[in-house]
Amino acid sequence: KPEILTLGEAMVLFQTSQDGSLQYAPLLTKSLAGAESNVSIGLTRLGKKVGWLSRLGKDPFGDYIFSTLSGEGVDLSYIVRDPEYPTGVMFKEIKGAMDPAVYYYRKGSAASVWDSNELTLDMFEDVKAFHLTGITPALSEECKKVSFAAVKLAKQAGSMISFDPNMRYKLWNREKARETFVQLIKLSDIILPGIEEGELITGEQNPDSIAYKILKMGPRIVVIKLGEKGSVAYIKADGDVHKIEAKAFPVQQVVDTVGAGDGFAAGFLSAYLDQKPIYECLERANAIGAMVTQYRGDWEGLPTLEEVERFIAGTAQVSR
Ligand code: KDG
Repeated sequence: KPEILTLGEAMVLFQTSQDGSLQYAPLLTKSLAGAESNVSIGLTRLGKKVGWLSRLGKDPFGDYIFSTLSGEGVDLSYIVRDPEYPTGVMFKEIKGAMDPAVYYYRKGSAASVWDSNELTLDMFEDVKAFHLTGITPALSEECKKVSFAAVKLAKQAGSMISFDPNMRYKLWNREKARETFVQLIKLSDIILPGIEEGELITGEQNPDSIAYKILKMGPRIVVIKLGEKGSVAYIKADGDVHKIEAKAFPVQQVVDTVGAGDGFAAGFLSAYLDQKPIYECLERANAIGAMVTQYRGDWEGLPTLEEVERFIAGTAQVSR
């Protein structure tokens, strides 16, 4: 049985094979995208047993996502294949130095018509950590219900809840997002916002104020991602709050920032579940975030445990 569960939609991803706009791109390459499936792959590569809860169309793209994730070793026992609604689609446009632009074709997808009754308590039995992101509740009213139902079941089963707000402006507006984020934060143990998401949630601008406000909502740990400035964790312990910082790893050239946050989450959670000191959890998270930006895809650059440890130690791999 998996020790970690994630829940969310994965889509087939088409991206330009060379820099430039989608309008003029003659060729697109096929891959897959999805914050929670990325985290599942990341955790699996780090040696964890991970299950992914989702719905896919009964179509070739659904087959493709299913076989890729199963090839990565992610437990897909609870995946529902929908004969009526299709697998979602996403396009990514990489234009040089700018953050990539994404275009979603996911309204009415198999995952967006999820019925919360499909989730049951036995799925969460023996699960140590349940990870979800703010993308799922943004997909549809049904998906919002599914997010809350999953958190409730996970809590009932005694698992820890990890929440990454993952704000997607193309899916909903700030007000709606903030309201839902706060509700989910109140039910979660570990929160993993970027600095901008922290601002959106609390109205504060500096990491300390953001973290204190979020901790007041209930969680035990807040980890704020600061991009090239690294990350900082705030932990409630013995009626006090401990602050721990870790520097970012330098990267030669950022190729694609999408997926870095998912790698960060996989790194932090895996180390946390291994009961590593918080500094080491941040270090592993920062390292994986940096490694992922070196790849064009969202998840292809996710490292194994051995690779990330070598990256942290700064020792080169013997490759020929
Ligand atoms: O975190 C990376 C994701 O943004 C990407 O893989 C696609 O899940 C996705 C989304 O909804 O943006």
